[in-house]
Amino acid sequence: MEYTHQSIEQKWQKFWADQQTYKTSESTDKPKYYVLDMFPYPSGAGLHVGHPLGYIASDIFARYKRLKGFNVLHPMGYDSFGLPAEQYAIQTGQHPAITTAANIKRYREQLDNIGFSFDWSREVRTSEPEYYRWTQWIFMQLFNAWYNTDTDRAESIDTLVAKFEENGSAGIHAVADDDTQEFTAAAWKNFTEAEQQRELLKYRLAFLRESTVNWCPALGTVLANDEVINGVSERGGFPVEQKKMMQWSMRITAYADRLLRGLDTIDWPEPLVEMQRNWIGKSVGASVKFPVPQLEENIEVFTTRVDTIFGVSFVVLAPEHELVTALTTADQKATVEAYIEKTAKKSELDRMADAKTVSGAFTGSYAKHPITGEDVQIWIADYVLASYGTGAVMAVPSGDQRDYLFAKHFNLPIVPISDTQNIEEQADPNKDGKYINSDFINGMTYQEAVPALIERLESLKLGKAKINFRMRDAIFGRQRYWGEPVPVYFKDGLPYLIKEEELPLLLPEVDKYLPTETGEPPLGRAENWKYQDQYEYELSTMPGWAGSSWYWFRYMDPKNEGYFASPEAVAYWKSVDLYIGGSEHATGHLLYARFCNKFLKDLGFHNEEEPFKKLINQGMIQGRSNFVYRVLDNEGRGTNQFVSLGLKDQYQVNPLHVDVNIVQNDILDLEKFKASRPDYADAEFILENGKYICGTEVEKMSKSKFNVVNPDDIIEQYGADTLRLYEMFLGPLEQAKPWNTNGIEGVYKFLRKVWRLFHDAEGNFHVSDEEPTKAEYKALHKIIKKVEEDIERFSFNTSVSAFMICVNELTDLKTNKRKILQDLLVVLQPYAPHITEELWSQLGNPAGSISYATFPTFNPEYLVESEFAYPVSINGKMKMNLPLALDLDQAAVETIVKENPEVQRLLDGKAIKKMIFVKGKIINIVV
Ligand code: ANZ
Repeated sequence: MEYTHQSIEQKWQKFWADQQTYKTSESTDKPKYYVLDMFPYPSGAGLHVGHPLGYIASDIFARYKRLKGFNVLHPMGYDSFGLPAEQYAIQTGQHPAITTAANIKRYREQLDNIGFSFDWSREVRTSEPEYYRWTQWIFMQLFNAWYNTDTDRAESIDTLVAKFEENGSAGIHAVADDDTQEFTAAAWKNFTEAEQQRELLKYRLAFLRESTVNWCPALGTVLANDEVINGVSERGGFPVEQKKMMQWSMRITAYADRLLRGLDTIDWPEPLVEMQRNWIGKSVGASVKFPVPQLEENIEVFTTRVDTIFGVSFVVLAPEHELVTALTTADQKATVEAYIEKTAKKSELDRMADAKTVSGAFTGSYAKHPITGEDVQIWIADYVLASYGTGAVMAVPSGDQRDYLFAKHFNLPIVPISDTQNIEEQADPNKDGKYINSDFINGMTYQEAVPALIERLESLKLGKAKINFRMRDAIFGRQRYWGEPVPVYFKDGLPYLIKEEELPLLLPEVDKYLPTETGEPPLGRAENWKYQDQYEYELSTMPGWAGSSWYWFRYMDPKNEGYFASPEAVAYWKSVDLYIGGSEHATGHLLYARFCNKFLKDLGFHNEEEPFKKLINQGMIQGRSNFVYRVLDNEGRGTNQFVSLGLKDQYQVNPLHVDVNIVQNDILDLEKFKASRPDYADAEFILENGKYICGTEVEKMSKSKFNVVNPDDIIEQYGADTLRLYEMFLGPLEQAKPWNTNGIEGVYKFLRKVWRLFHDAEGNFHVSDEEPTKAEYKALHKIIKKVEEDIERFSFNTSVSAFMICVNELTDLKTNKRKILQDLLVVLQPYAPHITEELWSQLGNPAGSISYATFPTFNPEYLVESEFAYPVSINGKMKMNLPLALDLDQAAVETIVKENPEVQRLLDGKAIKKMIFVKGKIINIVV
């Protein structure tokens, strides 16, 4: 029988599905291991060969762990709420649920073709009510919680209410809005219900707040910062504006420090950890107040360099700062207003990016320096961001680059802060310049000056130490249809949760997936959609990341109706041991998921501070485009002639993308090319050596570049096992690499060689029970060792080449010994599950059992060399090689050497005076 991948692969895929081979349960005494893939958004285009790269790697690992005796959880599902399905619904009127279901069906077929060992009984879909009821439930827990900085965790809002009832707001240390009130217990009790609710909203972890948002008119929704790239939407590239709106937000900032600390405890790629660190952006500094006596106000600034305070020559407010109007004098009014109008057009990102152009306006007012009491001018400028720190800075031109440029431009004083000559090094705490201009800190080091100044400012009640985070609270609302409804209704303008037993709050039907005529989100179109027939529901839906922020828990216990996952399941599976996915989720999904995990831990639902112990980013598979060269006529118009790559420089040509699927090894299939488009039907070719060679280029894999390769086509031709091996063979998992089908034949050939080890020349299955030779054991144990080491360090590409070497060795040795081949199958199974399953069952093992076989134990003895070819020298001159067993002692060796005819010939009758013997190294005869 020949190796026929189609029938073998279909047979075993059906078997695994029918037998539920990969169904996982918790009732086992094996240790657990949780391997998770970032679940896909099922788009209409289906999978291309780049998508499964990470899934293949994680599947190899999951299969390997099973062979190593672990109870492996390896699930898959769909992140199925989101914009593309909704955009499509708007264009076609098709309900997004229908297109989503169709896309999922196609994804599932494609995934099944690759032979993954997913436990499909645990599949989740974030857009299904059984799933999103728990997303809504988690939202309710967040609404009902506050962050107590004394206990450093989230607590039920009831504990806050109890404190208010007992002591009022005194002694509360919470992460909350800036405008919380101070009140006594008695005052709290006298608040109306609405007043109490309004106050509590300032503490809740899911809360409503007016915020400046990235509003994308073309998409009709608000976007998160990480969905806006260079001022346009990541999806679609539409312009994005800044707009103030009442928005649901998540108080993720409460977790900033824990999110930061947790990074030291997990095994993630360093660049990713660095991105999260920067995103969280912890700054240790001080907040300092500059009094404005005429307004009886203070301008509060945040600075990381309080030691530069004697170099302050002005203060700068963000144009949006609330004091700007009051501070602006009559003669500066026109200038200030014109400036504000100008900057309102710029987004925060533009403002940060534009560090070179200096702009600003003087308010006409002065503030007092907190320590010297001197007057300092108050300016506004857009390099100060309203949303960071306090939205105001103390400007130190001799210390800060932007302040320096600003002072130069507007001719403001530049006051030196140290005796360092080089202005660039003035404010560098590591340089040995001495502070000047102040009797207070002159002579101190930076380390001494900072605490001294903070103490002084505290005693003046004009400053304190402060830690600032760059991270903002996360906006948690979309004015879109295809997302989770927020389980909230409004009474007297205030939000209230629906009851837990009313979950899920189903997504209502609407006539169109567009905003209402009055600009309400699409849910505003739902008819008779009111809570208790009278109260308005929240009309925005949850953002794309809501469902993916906790999904790994649902896989642990996907059908549970009483819990998002039962305490037993969570106690067993704990957290994800290995997570594989793309680096594009570095600051979105991976931060929100960590946040959600910490929150659920605080509420006592599980005990793991971090959800993903180890994380690997698979590199992107790029497309490898092919080109044909259309010959142009004298006027530069395209002709119907196409010239091969090597001859194209002799003509004036226009390169055109050609579908990579009609090109093999860069040689164009001429007939398929002619058939591919009507205008190519009469194409003529200028060939080289009878062939049309295409040009190539590495680009993003995309339809428009005709370089998309569908895994289904590869599988049809070569099989899933070849695809799996080949994807790994392309290079290190974490590296970006182009897809190039040119080498796939070699991998296919390798599998045919594996097949042939088990079959005789006539193609009959033929395996012997004889004891293997040392050389055969050696080949086997080399591969056992190599694959085990490679998989443990996620180096999958190197295993593939080692397999090839091993099978070549065994072929040369004409191996067909059961003892060797059986173990070889187990080692190869994670990479090539179908062919190994087939041969395993042909060996007489029970069907399906190779997945749960035992990974063979490496025995180093087989790799120990038992013989050594000794270089034999006579009087120091190397004369010959003599292979001898390594366990011989000196006496035995001397006897053998003396009797060796070749040695006797070389000695030519001379007597041996001495023989020097170093085991495993040399034999030296002295005559
Ligand atoms: C005086 C000073 C002197 C500063 C000096 C720096 C160097 P990070 O590390 O990013 O937290 N700053 C504060 N709030 C700002 C805002 N809303 N927009 C723009 N800049 C702001 O940086 C904090 C520093 O950035 C602060 O320390 C402040 O300038 C500025 F030699 O204060 B510094």
